[in-house]
Amino acid sequence: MDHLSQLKDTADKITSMEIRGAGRIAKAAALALRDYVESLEVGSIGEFNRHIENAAKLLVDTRPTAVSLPNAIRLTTQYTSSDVYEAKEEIINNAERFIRQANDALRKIGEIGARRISDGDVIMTHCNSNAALFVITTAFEQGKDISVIATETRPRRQGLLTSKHLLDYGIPTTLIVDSAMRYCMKKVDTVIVGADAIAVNGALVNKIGTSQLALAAHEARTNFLTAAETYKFSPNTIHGEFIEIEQRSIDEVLDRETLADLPELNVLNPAFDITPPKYIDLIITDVGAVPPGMAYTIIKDHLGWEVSEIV
Ligand code: RUB
Repeated sequence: MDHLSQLKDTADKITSMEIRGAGRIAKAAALALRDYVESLEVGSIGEFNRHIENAAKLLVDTRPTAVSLPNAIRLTTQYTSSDVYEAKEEIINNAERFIRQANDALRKIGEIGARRISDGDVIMTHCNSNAALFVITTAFEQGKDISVIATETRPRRQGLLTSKHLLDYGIPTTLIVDSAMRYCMKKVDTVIVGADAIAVNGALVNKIGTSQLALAAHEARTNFLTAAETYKFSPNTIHGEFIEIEQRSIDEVLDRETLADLPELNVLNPAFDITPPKYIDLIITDVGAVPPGMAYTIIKDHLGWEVSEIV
């Protein structure tokens, strides 16, 4: 397969969710750009720029909600040289640095988040978040006797991936259907989920159902944490932009025969929802455990975007 086909293949895998999860898609995009650039043969910097723009667009259009994707692509494709060879080197270094830092961020989030978990805790998690799982598995590796309730996460059932991952570690895990989250909340000490995006006001965008989970935790006075690398914070939200909620195919919700039996039925399949900052106790990032009110500072200090840059 040539490198453009490989780039398209990565884009298709992200769209179809063969590669999924905000962190994984960001790293896959950085890697795809690195490999693409390595093999790119062009005659001029103008041609090079056009190829990079097209490649970036192909990847960024795959899934609209996870801000990790445009952040990773922007960080990877920042080059200053007008010499093609040097520009290539810059992109390759950027991609490798992004992947290295993203992996390091997970380790730090694990360490920081594990301090919020006590021996004997029951933890509830939703969907399948690598960052949230790093917190849970780090706490377990520290010798804390913990157990996890994993929500199934309809329609794609990422809760099964989470359950398998936890069981492989030897962590006692119980799977529940999503609608059982409030019923089971009374047993839970801490809820921890991942993030597809954090807006400037500290609102969390994550898998559909997360906001219900946060409400149930709030009502039960249960800690609600989200684990988010700094590249999951959304710079565009300081420009007043909304984060788009991805609407996926209704085929994920009902099979073709059932849909054919109910031709007049409207089915919606929003993939993410928004949890207001007031329901979030802490955001566990790679630069510390911060309250949602610090989102602007993270965007400014770690992504380099400021309100003053807005024209
Ligand atoms: C995955 C999801 C995860 C976040 C964070 O949604 O909502 O909680 O992406 O994951 P989908 P991570 O399955 O639709 O991609 O911490 O691994 O980046």
